Amino acid sequence: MASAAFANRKKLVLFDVDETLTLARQAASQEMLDTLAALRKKAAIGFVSGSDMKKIEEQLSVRGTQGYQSILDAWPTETSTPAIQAFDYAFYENGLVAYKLGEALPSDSFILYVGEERYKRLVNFLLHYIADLDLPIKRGTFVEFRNGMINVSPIGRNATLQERKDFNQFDQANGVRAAFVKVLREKFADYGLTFSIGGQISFDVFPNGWDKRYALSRVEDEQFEEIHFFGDKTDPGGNDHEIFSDPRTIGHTVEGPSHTIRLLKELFLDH
Ligand code: M1P
Repeated sequence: MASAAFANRKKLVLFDVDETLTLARQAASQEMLDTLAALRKKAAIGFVSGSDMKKIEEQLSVRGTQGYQSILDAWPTETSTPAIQAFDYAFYENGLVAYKLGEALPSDSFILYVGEERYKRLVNFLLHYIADLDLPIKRGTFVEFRNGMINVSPIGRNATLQERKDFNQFDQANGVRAAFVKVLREKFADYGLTFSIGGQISFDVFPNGWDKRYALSRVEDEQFEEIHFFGDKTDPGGNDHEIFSDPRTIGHTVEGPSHTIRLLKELFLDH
């Protein structure tokens, strides 16, 4: 049954996070938060990220008057608003972990889909492959196990912001991740998995079909008149491509957060 919260907001606007609402792995600007708050008066809003909840809360929690706060801080104040509350829909891990109007929706499990034995073969291969990679530097957490996917990083997820940028440049010149996923697609062809390069230092691995379109199945009950999607990696191969080109959405390609703000003003706010 349609929620009363959407009675006067028949459009849904969904956003990728990194390089769409924020710079990669950084907090949203005040201008972005203000723009989203204005938009929310006219349309339902949501984000769809490959990232997990911890990272998104660092990026999208709304700062209060007493400074930046997140639900993960030790001393939250009354002025902080977690991302789950600041958006009508919060879709983490492509929507496998989902909240609607602050309430959790049922989630699905990567490990149940793959099975322990097959997962063990996959993760053993990943770790051997990474051990044999000759990169300028390596850090820690090479495989991050999440609810609806795993995330694999040749440099390791503990890399600092500067180390991320350096790896990203190295990767663009040397195709480290592209070569890695090519091998995986061949070697694990029978696993039914998608290997998707979405961010700067890693790639996501999830069952076929559990890309960002998964989130669309979770909004069907509201029968929105229009569903817009804004993302930066909308070309084929990018992790926004499937939802961007899905017939259920009106897709918008952006070049970064300031471009997103400009488009939101033009399309929804300046009239
Ligand atoms: O931009 C989305 C991606 O963000 C992170 O990628 P990276 O750490 O490589 O920049 C990850 O959370 C990844 O899962 C996600 O798809």
